[in-house]
Amino acid sequence: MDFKGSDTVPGPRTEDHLPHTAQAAAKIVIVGGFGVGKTTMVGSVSEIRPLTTEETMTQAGVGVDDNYGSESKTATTVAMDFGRISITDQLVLYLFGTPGQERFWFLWNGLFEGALGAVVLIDTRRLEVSFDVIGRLEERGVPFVVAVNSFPDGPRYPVEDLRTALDLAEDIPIIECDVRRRASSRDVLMTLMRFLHSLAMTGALT
Ligand SMILES: Nc1nc2c(ncn2[C@@H]2O[C@H](COP(=O)(O)OP(=O)(O)OP(=O)(O)O)[C@@H](O)[C@H]2O)c(=O)[nH]1
Ligand SMILES: [Mg+2]
Repeated sequence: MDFKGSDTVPGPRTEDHLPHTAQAAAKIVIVGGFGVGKTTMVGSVSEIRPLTTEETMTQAGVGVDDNYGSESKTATTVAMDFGRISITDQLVLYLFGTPGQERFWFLWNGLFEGALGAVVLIDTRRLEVSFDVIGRLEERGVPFVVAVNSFPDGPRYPVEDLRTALDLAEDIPIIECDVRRRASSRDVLMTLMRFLHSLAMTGALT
């Protein structure tokens, strides 16, 4: 995916080796429907060169794949995205982005295995593509936060309206973000970590 020419080109990445201060690692999954910005998020926030498994979307997918936004979108994730970020000196997060196309959803079970938490990305133009994702996380008991990836032409809704529309519990954080910006993506992950911490403190994290 090419963002050259925008002001959001990620800065230089740190070395691929782990910081020597790292003491703990956690697996986090980035989920959401087709084209909500999962690969973009992993790419913007990762301090190592992200691994992506994107394939070009071709005419062969017409009628099979969701083609929303395909005017600008030319590739889709077929297996996963992988990246890493040191969220503090001691804690490293391994990020796994899932495929959004429905025909690859069978891969999710493996990707969810051992995950400490998840970020559900949503696009307000197509809230419905995230319903299944949220249901699956709830079924598996994976705690999550919801990040609204603000596309310029996406409608803006008050947080409480989104909570109702997505049928989310009171305590689940909902935040706005622009996944193309590293700082914004990092804020989302910090929100998730604070949420997981609060769950651990109340004994709700199993
Ligand atoms: N305007 C705008 N465009 C975005 C933003 N995030 C992503 N895009 C564009 O939206 C498209 C979707 O991004 P991806 O990161 O491929 O989405 P994805 O969720 O990984 O998609 P799949 O793997 O196919 O499910 C790309 O064409 C991006 O250029 C955003 O915050 N604002
Ligand atoms: Mg993707």
